[in-house]
Amino acid sequence: MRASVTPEDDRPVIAVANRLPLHRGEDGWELAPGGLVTALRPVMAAHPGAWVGWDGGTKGMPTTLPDSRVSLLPIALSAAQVRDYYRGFANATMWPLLHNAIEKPRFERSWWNAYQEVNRVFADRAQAAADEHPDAITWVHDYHLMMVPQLIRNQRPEAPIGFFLHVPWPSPDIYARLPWREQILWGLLGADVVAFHTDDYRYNFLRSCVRQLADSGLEVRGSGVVLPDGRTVTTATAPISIDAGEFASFAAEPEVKDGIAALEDQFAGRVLLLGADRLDYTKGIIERLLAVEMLLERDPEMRTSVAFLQLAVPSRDDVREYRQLRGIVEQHVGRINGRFTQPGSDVPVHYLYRGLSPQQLAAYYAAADVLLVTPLIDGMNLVCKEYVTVQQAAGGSGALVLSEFTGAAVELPQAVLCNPFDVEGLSYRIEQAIALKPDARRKALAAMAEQVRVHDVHAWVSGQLTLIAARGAAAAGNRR
Ligand code: ADQ
Repeated sequence: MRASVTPEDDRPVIAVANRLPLHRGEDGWELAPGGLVTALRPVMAAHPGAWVGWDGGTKGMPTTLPDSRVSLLPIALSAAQVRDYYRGFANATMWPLLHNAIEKPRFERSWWNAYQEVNRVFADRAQAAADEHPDAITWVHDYHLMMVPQLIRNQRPEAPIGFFLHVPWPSPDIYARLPWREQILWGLLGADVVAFHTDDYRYNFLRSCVRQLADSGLEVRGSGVVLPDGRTVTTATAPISIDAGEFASFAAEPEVKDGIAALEDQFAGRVLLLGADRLDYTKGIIERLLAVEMLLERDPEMRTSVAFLQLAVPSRDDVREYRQLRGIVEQHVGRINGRFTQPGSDVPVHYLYRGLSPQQLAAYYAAADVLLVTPLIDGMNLVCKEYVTVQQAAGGSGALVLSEFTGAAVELPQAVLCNPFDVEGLSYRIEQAIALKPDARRKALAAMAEQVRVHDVHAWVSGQLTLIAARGAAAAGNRR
């Protein structure tokens, strides 16, 4: 792992995120999968400090993160808090609301009360960590903890605080449906920097501030929000990325090479289409399956010349909407295979419902001819960045079908962009990607891999920490 080269190099960082980054795997404690942990690994490797997060109910977690100077500060949640704060307010109110309400957000007073209570616990623990590291930058993450910046600010007026939102910010009209819309905005505005993946999300946030809080005397000036007490909160656009060097290096590992060879053998003579997602209703998995079904319906030859492999990481299966989604996906897979499997031939749709190691994933990425990334809405989407990086490193010529409703589409316009709400249109886009000439595929792949290589997660981390430190120092200077 490459060290970060920020001028803030050795400054302590207190990361505050819903989950601690370890979970118990087959071989003991391992780094947990998922976008946020992947993104924060470089911070943890390069900086001393602490990580505040829920322990997920596990016992005996190490007190420091292996190979780092980061203490792990576990928060224990009661069963009622898990139900109301985590499954309820975070995952059944804020997640769907911030994802354009594509599933209807549920509003419950008791969930909101639990959210505030748990945010207070996180803020208190972060402050205890700041007592140990008085010059630390506090970096709060995501929609679970939107009240935390202001709670810390109340206690530590001069602390540099950053907040990063890993999901979209919807239009002000959708955000306005939230009964606690003002409180959440004030919670976020406790930070010195509030950052988003795209300009669109950032503008939506600024417009929500004006719409909900203008009566307070708050003003938006350029990218800043000037609060009634004169303090300025900076908003920033900072598209998150991956550790491109590390993903590229997987392609040369013997275990990965063996995995690629096995997959190439298994799918020999077929064009391999791949999907890889957390099993989430935002990811457009059903639309993708329906589009593949249309393709097979239209072109009988494809029933034996194409295979679609969907990898799904189990996710939030204690939330009703997620359990339902799993059932629907499995029904579609069964129906499509029932309709189109040819006697004596392999099934057209393969479905794996399990978590994989990054190396196993890399083998799938390298072996796939086309990656289908078709979310209905997605803050960024790291899977497509991982795919182009591994393909390029493995000398492949894979094509990427990418939903225009992802943050990644802003950075990767060379992909075959698609609108997953139009299922028939999506099926034509997949066809188009399959038919792309090798030269065109290679050219697009090289441009996308270069974008990810230059704008990797190390650059993201150092940019964010430098900005938070600078804005924090400026705000503290203004108060003196
Ligand atoms: P997620 O919704 O989790 O992240 P994404 O960015 O695609 O979505 O990250 C998923 C991660 O899971 C990837 O790093 C991928 O390697 C991994 N993964 C996929 N399939 C897997 C499998 N079968 N087993 C194990 N791991 C697997 C949220 C937001 C995104 C945003 C990130 C980071 O919803 O929009 O990009 O945070 O900010």
